[in-house]
Amino acid sequence: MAHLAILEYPDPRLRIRAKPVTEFDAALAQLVADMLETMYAAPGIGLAATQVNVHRRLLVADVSEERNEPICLINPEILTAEGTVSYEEGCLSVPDVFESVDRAERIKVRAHNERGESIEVEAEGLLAICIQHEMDHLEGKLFVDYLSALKRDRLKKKALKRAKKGSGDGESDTVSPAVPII
Ligand code: GNR
Ligand code: NI
Repeated sequence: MAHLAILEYPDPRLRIRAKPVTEFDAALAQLVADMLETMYAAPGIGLAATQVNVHRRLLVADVSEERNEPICLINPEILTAEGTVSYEEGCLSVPDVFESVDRAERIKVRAHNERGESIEVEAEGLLAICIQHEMDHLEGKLFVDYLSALKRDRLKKKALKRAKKGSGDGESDTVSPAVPII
C-alpha cells in the first residue's frame, strides 16, 4: 500500500477529464487500495483518481463515523437526481477553503465495483454530496468553480502564494501511482 501525493489547486492537471476504466486488473485493485489509504490518512471523506494524477474514472468514499465503510465507484453515472441541498464543502485539493455549494439531495448512481461487476447505489445526505463532488473531479471540475469569479480569483492568488512558499512538490512520504496516468 502507498500513500499518494494529492494535486493542489490551481494545478492544471486537476482540469483533465478522466477516461473510463477498461481493465479490472490487479493494478486497478492496487490503485483503489492506495486511494483508500490516502483518503483515510488525509483525512478526507472521498477521493477521486484525478486528485492523485490518475486520469481514469474512479472514486473512493467513506462517510461513516467509524471510517469502516469504504465505497469504490468505477465509471460512475448518475441515473436520477432529486431535490437540492446546500452544504459547506471542502476539498483536499483546495486546502483550508470551505464554501457553500448546492447539490442534488438524492441520487441514484450506476457504476462498477473493482471486480468489474455492475452496481447501483442510492445515496442521500453527505454521501450524495460527496459522490457528486468526486464525479465533478473526474470532469476536471472543482467546487470553487461554483463560487463567484471574485471569490475564486482571491482563492487562486492565495493558493499560488502558498505553492511558492512551500517546496511546491507536495508532502514528503508520498509516491506517485504505479499506473499510466492518462
Ligand atoms: O474530505 C472531504 N470533505 C468534503 C466535505 C464536504 C463536501 C465534499 C467533501 S469531499 C472532501 C475530500 C475531497 O476533496 N474529495 O475530492
Ligand atoms: Ni475534492
